[in-house]
Amino acid sequence: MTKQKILIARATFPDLLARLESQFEVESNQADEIFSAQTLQEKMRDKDAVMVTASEAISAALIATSPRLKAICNIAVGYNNIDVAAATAAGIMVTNTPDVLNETTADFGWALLMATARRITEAEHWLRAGHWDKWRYDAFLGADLHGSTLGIIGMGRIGQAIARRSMGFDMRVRYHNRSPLTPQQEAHANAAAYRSKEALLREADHVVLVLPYSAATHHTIGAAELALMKPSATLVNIARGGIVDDVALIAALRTGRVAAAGLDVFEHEPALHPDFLTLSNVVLTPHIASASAPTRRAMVQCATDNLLAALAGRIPPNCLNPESITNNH
Ligand code: 8YV
Repeated sequence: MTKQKILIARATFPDLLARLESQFEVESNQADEIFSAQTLQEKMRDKDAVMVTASEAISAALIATSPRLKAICNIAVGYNNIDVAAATAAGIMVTNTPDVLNETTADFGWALLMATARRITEAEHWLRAGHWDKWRYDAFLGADLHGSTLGIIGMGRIGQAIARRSMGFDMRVRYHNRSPLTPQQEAHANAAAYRSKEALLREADHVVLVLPYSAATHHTIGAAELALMKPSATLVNIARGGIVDDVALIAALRTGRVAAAGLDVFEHEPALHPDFLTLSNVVLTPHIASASAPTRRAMVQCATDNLLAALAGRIPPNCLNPESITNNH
């Protein structure tokens, strides 16, 4: 029997790749080249399934020229890189990797929040540059986390994990979400209280963004929203580029309209707006919130399980569009 053909679009853990190679005809990319849309189109043309990351845009046009495709397996919880509606119409299952990254990503949200509020990277750069010749009472004064009000926009599984961690810091939690949590969920999330976006921005000392990106959430934080925040506030984005208007944020950081920002994601990543690099009150990381060794392995494992199920004719554990089955070719 001829083996099914799959494309693993980016470099991955060799042992997990070997598992797939034992079962399928695999085209891999261990050199980790970034494929253009045209190259991706050529490579997907004869494939039964493809495993991608959030960096690969799987458009309706790519789907239309991949007649054998049965599954698109994302190695990410966010899936705004995939045209799910087009995949559904074409009878192609789309999967993501939820849950396995919740705690790791929540940990990182805290790391970024603390580094930003307490100016850790700014202070380290100064020290490394050889400026430290005496202690000063007012060197690198930051904002307190303990006892403050934490605002979380996007209160899904990761948002709730961030809220739970705030108990240890005696914080009040306010959240905004498409729909309010149940009273039990709110109780588990450090007695989080629902607020409108505007009320949350006015009230919070620290705002963390953990919402999915879509046309509806584009520029959730722009100039008008930044103007509502306390001048002493910290903004952290571990969600997606495009949720924050980077140009508006740069202006707010420059003028002191907000005190500081911690950013793991950017509008045109991996390209950064160059002005970010000129600001000392921003902590910049290269989209690594889920990057712990066990979690990245778990994400690839999860995507692999999804792919194996789809190509065995089953509905994968993390299928985002089970209704695609009825359109199956
Ligand atoms: C991914 C992420 O590692 O899961 C997500 O949505 O943003 C990250 O955890 C990254 O997007 C690569 O796919």
